[in-house]
Amino acid sequence: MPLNRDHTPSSHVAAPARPPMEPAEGVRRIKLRPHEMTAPVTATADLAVIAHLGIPRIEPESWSLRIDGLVGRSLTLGLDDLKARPKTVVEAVHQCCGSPFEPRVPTRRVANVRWGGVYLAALLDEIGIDRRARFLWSCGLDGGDFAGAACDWYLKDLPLERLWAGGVLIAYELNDAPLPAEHGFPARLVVPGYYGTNSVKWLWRLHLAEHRADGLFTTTLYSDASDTAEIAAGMPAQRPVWAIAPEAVIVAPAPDAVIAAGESTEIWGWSWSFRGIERVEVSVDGGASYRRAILEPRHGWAWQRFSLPWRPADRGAIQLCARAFDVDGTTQPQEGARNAIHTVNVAVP
Ligand SMILES: Nc1nc2c(c(=O)[nH]1)N[C@H]1C(S)=C(S)[C@@H](COP(=O)(O)O)O[C@H]1N2
Ligand SMILES: [Mo]
Repeated sequence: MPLNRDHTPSSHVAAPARPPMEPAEGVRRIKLRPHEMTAPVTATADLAVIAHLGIPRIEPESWSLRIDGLVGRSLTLGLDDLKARPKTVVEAVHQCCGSPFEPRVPTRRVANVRWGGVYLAALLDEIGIDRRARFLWSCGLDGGDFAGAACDWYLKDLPLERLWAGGVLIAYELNDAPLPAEHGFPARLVVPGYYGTNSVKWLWRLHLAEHRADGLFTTTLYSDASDTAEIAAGMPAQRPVWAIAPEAVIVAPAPDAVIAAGESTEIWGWSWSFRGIERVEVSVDGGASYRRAILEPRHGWAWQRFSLPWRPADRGAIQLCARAFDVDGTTQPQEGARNAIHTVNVAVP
């Protein structure tokens, strides 16, 4: 297979002009709290909007996506070229991992949506992959200042082997409609099972490389530092924020709900992780004891509903907790982690 000589991302490729940014500063719009996440598929209007540098307003006619680096041959695609290829719809959990400056704070910014687009693995099959390629770099058209640091483009990377687990799309649709500007129009990367930060919006370049991309959003931020206990347990000192850790949110009852003693009710919510959830347990005594909940099987990359019928016997203030177990047995920490156990306080008067 002929090798593309253009291995360094900055060389030879003319960077596109920055589109107008409106706004030209970070946007963080959080819509739903857990008890409002009642819909199995989150409406687009209810989806959080996270844009670190602002929102580029892109003219579709002048937009193109370039795929280069350690590939057989580089490829440049317009929006019509993408749409001319077979379209796949992937329903997937979409979760923001929270502020990159507060990696241990749970924020529960999560949704479940339908993405439509082209399988990136199929495109790479078409153009060929150099066997030295180990990482996929992806670049958004947004740039500017973030926390006092100048940033040319929003740049992320991920291990190429993630592609072989399936589902990775160049998406141009969200919930069966064109991507809205704030969610990445005209096209974004979607990496199901990875935290949202990896799903680069306003994509203009994909680059295959031998090594990771150094940068603000790759090796500086979104890189979890292990504490001494984690290092003693064999974890690396730094862990990129890629695969989603097991998590569950309680949708109902809502915080401060009043439930009559002896009344039948249902405790329910959503659970998810990169590998999928095997078991969810619910506590009605603040975590002192847990019972196994009913759990829907996983379908593709979507979140899984859990439920437990409950008829409160004792009166008083009650703390509900839910914890998810990954198929590999991993569960959620009590506190001090982005996926710390979710609790809801209710009253049984
Ligand atoms: N180009 C670009 N892509 C981006 C971001 C960004 O700031 N710029 N933010 C990321 C983060 S942190 C998250 S959580 C998701 C949010 O996607 P959404 O706004 O469509 O919900 O987009 C990711 N992709
Ligand atoms: Mo995020």
